Amino acid sequence: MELFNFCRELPKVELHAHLNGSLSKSTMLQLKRLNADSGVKDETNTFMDEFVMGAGDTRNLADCFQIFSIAHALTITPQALQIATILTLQEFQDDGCCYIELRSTPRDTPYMNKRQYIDAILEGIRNHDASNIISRLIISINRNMLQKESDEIADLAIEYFQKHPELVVGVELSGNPTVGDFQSFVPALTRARDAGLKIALHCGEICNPGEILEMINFKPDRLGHGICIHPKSGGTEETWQALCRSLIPVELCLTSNVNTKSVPGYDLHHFKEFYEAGIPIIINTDDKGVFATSLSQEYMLCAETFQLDKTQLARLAVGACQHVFDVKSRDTVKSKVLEFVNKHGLCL
Ligand code: 6MZ
Repeated sequence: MELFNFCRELPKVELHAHLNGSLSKSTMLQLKRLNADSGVKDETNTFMDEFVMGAGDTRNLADCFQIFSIAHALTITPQALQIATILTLQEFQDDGCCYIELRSTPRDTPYMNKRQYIDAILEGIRNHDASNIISRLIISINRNMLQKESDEIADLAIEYFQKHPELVVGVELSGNPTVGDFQSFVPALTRARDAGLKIALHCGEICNPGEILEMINFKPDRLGHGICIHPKSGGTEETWQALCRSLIPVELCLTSNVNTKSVPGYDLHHFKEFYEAGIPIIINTDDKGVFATSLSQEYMLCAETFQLDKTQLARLAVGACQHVFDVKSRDTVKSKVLEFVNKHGLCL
């Protein structure tokens, strides 16, 4: 089987996908129509074309945080948010994703509060035809939030985790890495963790060795990106050794890092150092709408850039199953990948 088809058909696990960054052009157009039909004020007309940040784009990571407001203007009502969830899950499923942890930041809009925001996504997950994909929700805290708001989100996450432990699995910290101070989120994150939620932290998107060490010492269940950890990509010997000792799984997002110029090119991506050092890694899309990618394309890019064969790709897919937050689904997801592996005569 040709590599492209192999990457598409390989059952894959997506653990780092922001809902509002994952909207495809066709989803955005459907939401626009829906909002127009329901009389919702549309402010996105002139901005739609600016949503995608492709390879030749001059914008960088800092600019990228403006872009999300375009998606936010479309997912402004519970109905639009629910449809955005369903369409996005369908696209991941069509791309061969068999388990996804979608993450999103609850917001108050003129049409819904944070509670209704979470309800709308959970409705979307429930109403999506889940025949080939298991979908879970991670609730995001944004680094630009004041402590009061991050506490509010942690409380909501705990409440929803207690009501729907089969759907809500974790809390994560994301947003512009130049804004906010990790320590101010520690009380909210600790409460969420003590209540049983898993924790993921965006870590090392910019060079900030002090914060990276604090994050690793916090012992989250997963780290996102992990760019400025290895000395070759802006980290220090200390940050790298701390990660190697901790062996915290890292969610890698190659195209996102290249398109935001956080790393200078695919061949210089820290995937190589992490892979060779045996750090547990998971391949992800981050914001497939913004960065015009897909999960199978990310596997394909890894294979082409780092000369991985089908067996090595399959090992990555199997390895990812160990790090899904819904512990009860680990075996189910793993057997799905192994069934494919056996069918294709691969020996792991
Ligand atoms: C940090 C990011 C991100 O939550 O509204 N987000 N945070 N680094 C990144 N790297 C590119 N990509 C996305 O989805 C959009 C939100 O996800 C976070 C940002 O907070 C962004 O506003 P939701 O569904």
